[in-house]
Amino acid sequence: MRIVVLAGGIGGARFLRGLKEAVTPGGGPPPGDADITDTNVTDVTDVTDVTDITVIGNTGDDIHLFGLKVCPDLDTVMYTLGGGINEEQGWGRAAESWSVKEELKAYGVGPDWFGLGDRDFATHIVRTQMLAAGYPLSAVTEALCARWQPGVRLLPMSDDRVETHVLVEDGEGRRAVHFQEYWVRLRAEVPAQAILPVGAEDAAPAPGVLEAIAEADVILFPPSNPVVSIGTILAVPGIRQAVAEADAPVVGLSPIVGGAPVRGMADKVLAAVGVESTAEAVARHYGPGLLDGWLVDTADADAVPAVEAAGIVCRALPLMMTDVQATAAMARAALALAEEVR
Ligand code: GDP
Ligand code: FO1
Ligand code: CA
Repeated sequence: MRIVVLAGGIGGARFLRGLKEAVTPGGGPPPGDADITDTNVTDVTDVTDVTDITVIGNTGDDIHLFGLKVCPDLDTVMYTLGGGINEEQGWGRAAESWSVKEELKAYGVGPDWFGLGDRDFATHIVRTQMLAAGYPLSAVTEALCARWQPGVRLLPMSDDRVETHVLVEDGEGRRAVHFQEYWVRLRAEVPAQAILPVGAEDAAPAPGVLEAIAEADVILFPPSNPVVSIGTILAVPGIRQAVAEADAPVVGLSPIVGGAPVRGMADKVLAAVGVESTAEAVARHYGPGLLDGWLVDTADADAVPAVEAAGIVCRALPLMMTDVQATAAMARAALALAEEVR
């Protein structure tokens, strides 16, 4: 079965870990911090043959810092599935050190509000070096994944530069700031008036993206941010239409539980696009033109009739990704709903 997942960072990555467990129970540990020269790395069972999961990753969060290209959502998926993630934080590398950050600070070179650790820096150096040599981001991502063996095919949504900016207004006036500045430095506490995926309208889907969608048996929207993760992917010309026209059923899982995001500030960016922070409103935002099925948490079971009235088949079940097994149960429910609506 060919499964396509449109994913952001933490919500997408954690769901994917459960999806892998659902389709390949006990699929084996990820390589983690194994040395690339260690032959075990190449011996790691490649589960892509049996699962065939293609992930279309959001690159709208990407930012250039210190001359380096940083792709937070791609890296979060790669590190999480490859066993290198900082589990508590949900982003960045496990067992990280911060010497480079401290040295930059000593030089008075910023920004200091974005935490790039030493191990993580290596990823951005390799990526930037390959991009400078002329490789497209999709090829660079494939090269980075050769080390991490995430067990999925990870494709950036586009090889073209797309950067989400947020139109904010505060004491300093009305201005557009990079999404990371809005999210990390300003903690989404400044009123957002619009979300602008800069460059999206001129971007093309990365090689393989439209083909994967067209050939999919199932398309899943994990509980990722509907605006700045899945919304940005859908903003790349051709992707929304490909999903809408795909033969495969499209099933999503709500990132909103009990009227609030489980984690992060998705409510703020939903408000900026005029969408309430409820499981029902997010389903309506995607619409029956995109979604065939929608899973809400049991806390939102009351929303089921309204979602179904909008033409989207809806079920309620526990949607908290507390561990891999709980997440695998969510993934199995999503695949079952896809069969039901097919
Ligand atoms: P980001 O790029 O790191 O922000 O990650 P994503 O866009 O992939 O996912 C962010 C969303 O994941 C947030 O809106 C959270 O509400 C949602 N999320 C995180 N953990 C859970 C969970 O356990 N259950 C559900 N239903 N949603 C979750
Ligand atoms: N998130 C933070 O809240 N603070 C950080 O300092 C930070 C650094 C960072 C570095 C690399 C990376 O891949 C991700 C990082 N994130 C950080 C997470 C990330 O920027 C956001 O959580 C997502 O992009 C939000 O969608
Ligand atoms: Ca993100």
